[in-house]
Amino acid sequence: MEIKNEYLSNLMERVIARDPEQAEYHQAVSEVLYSLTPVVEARPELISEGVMDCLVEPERLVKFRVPWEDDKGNFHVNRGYRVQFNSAIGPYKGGLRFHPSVNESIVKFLGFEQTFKNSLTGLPIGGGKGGSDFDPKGKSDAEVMRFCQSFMNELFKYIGPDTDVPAGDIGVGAREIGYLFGQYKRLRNEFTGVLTGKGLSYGGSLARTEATGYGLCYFADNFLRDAGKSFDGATVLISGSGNVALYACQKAQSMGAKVVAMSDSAGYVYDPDGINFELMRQLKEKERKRIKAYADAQPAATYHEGCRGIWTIPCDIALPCATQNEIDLESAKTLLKNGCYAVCEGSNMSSTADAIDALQGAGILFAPSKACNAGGVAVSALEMSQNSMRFFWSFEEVDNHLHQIMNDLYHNVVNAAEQYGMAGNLVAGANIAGFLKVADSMLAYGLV
Ligand code: NDP
Ligand code: 2IT
Repeated sequence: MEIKNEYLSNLMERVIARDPEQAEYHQAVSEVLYSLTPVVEARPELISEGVMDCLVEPERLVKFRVPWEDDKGNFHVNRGYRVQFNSAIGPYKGGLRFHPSVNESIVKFLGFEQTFKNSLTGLPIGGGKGGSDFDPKGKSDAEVMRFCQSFMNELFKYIGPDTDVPAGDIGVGAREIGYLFGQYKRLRNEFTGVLTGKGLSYGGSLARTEATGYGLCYFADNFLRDAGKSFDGATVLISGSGNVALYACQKAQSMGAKVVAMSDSAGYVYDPDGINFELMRQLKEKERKRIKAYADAQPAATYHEGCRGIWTIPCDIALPCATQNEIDLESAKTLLKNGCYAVCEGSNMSSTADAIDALQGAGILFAPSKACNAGGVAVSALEMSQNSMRFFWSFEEVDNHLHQIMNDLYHNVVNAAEQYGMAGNLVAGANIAGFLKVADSMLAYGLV
């Protein structure tokens, strides 16, 4: 999509010239600048007072060495990152990703997106993200522990419960958060809510594990119902089989959907009877097996090599919940050809720009990740509240808050799109609604 406003178009060129190799970051910024064009044209002070230039440059990016020893006594050195993107409306907040693909472009795109997403939750949290190119797959618990401790030996200098509060993302779940929190506590001699996604015995929130997947379905439910559709009786594809995918599956099924396929990075399983959620959770969350094990255990299910093949299965609703750019133009066209009428993104930036163009162009329901998957970080913020109060809420209380937050978020996004003359375009609505609170706060502070 071409950015028509001259200033924003030049700004985009400067972003690219500054870090030419950061393709994912350019993709995220370009979409936002395109969406914000009508806002900036209505409010020229956003340009003249420097808000737009500051928005696309992180406040701080820390990059560090993470040395660790494997079980055989060999040394390895990975790279760690924390991008503290924007603290205009609260302490930096966002996950840590451990995956071999992590680099500066990935953490910057995620931190940039997080700034808008966190604003959309309505809660006081700024945007941050981090991680490492470490691959937890195939490592022993002891190796993961030593890596996490070494990672925290450097990260602890930059974070704190009122400064920057990391959480999980791809490759970082309850086990990793435990090791990271334990090391922070040792180093600082403090027991604080410095991380979210903690275990329930040491300050975690009920319903945080489920929050992203449940929130995605609460959002999608609003969107579908407004279009006269529903999960009830719908055939659904969910890519991935990690934290977000699993609980999206559970909630979609509880709303009457038939989830017929899930995947991992190697392939996908198709189960015409509908995914057996408890079996899938046991295999993936508890036993850390590959998804192929599901087809081995479930007679009706079949396993297929190659994760992108999942989008060739006919469906009504697609919920990508694995990683960025997992729906490309070809997959989008296949989904459309097979009659899919809704795509709601659980993973961050699930779709390429040309895939979004194709899906929106065909007039089907499309909802972007920064709106759909905000439930995870919203409950993280509720975990911070509970930690500050030194109190905790029941599962139902947290889940009710989450549901209300996602309902409000949906309506804010829809209204923002309408207000700026792009009714039904939730990409624009999410970017605009997320931006306004951040921008007004930046203006209030004045530039330094
Ligand atoms: P997990 O690590 O729990 O699961 C990730 C899943 O995605 C796995 O099934 C994994 O397969 C698959 N996957 C990862 N990378 C790739 C790849 N390059 N190609 C194909 N499949 C891949 O992560 P989460 O469920 O936490 O995160 C999934 C997505 O949701 C990410 O985009 C994340 O940023 C986003 N998200 C997460 C939130 C959270 O609270 N956890 C909140 C909001 C968004 P394999 O095991 O083979 O690698
Ligand atoms: O992308 C995301 O929103 C997350 N990985 C969750 C961040 C958080 O702080 O809970």
